[in-house]
Amino acid sequence: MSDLRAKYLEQIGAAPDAAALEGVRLAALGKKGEIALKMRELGQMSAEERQAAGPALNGLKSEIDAALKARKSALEDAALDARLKTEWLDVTLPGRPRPTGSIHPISQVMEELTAIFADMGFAVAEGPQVESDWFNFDALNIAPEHPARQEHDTFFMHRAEGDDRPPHVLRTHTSPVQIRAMQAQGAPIRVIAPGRVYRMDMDQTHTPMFHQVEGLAIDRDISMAQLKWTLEEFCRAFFELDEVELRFRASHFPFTEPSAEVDIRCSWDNGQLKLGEGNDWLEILGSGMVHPHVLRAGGIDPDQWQGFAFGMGIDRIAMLKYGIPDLRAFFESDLRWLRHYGFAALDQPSLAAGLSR
Ligand code: 2NL
Repeated sequence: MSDLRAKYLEQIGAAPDAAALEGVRLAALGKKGEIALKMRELGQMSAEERQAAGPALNGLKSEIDAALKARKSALEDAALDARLKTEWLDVTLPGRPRPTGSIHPISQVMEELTAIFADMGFAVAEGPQVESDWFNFDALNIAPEHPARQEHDTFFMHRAEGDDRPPHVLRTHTSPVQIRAMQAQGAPIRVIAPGRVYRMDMDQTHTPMFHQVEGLAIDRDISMAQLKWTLEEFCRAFFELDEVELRFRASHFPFTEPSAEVDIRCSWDNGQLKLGEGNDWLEILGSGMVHPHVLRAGGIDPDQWQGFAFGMGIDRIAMLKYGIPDLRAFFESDLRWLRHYGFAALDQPSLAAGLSR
């Protein structure tokens, strides 16, 4: 019996893995294992022999059982240790930054200015980007011989030979949206029309598609004083300034009379633009009192109603607000724009270095 004990305890101690251990268990304690055979032999023994051998066999069985369990858990511990050695994780490593998406700066600015004008009672109007030349030009008092109506300034829709529908264009401003709003709603009316506009222009300060917001306020006695206050209030809110000063310069647009270009007071301190203070002026928009012809085209009686209108480039005021020096930033991947876009290019060290400049 002590040979059995020594044999199995040795085998258990030497079993390299769970499968080998199971082999030892079956050989020792299985139904046809050696201990079971010995148990069966008890029947042929004398009563005294049985009294000595029985408990000894049971004891051996328990001992082997306990040794199997101990070895099993030792093997499991060792396996876990081995895994932990290979599958370690350095929880002190800095996290890997993930590129995050963000709202396009033009969309952000559109949302901001819409909110500001909404606070002043302006509704938002939208309309088609392909317009008849009547809505885009005639309704706005732009004469047929006006240079803007020439083929090289405006994108005209293709017309097949014999197609005699009226000419259509990619809208060159969002004014036609306001003509449609006047026709639909009549006076009094307060709307802004933000959106994409198209002109055949492409150089360092122009792109063929850009964004514009126009505003229109018509009532019995709207004046240029209210125009000026509205624009000042907008600039204060949009550029986040306590004080702004605007300057009106006489100008000409076919759709307004009188017309004014509007400048904002600013300073250029060693290349750094500051709005709201200084001795310089920066043009930011065009405006005026709606021309009687335009009111009439909108179905509004100019003897009963009058109003102001203005238009400004969204791309331009977005660049002013976010400090982008020129339009090429849009195309040559200026990193400040990329950061607004949330582009992954910032992961490239050579590009990211540019950010600190
Ligand atoms: C500019 C000038 C302007 C308007 C747009 C307008 C619209 C209607 C009637 C009258 Cl429906 N006027 N719009 C008026 C004055 C100027 O835009 O330089 N924009 C960037």
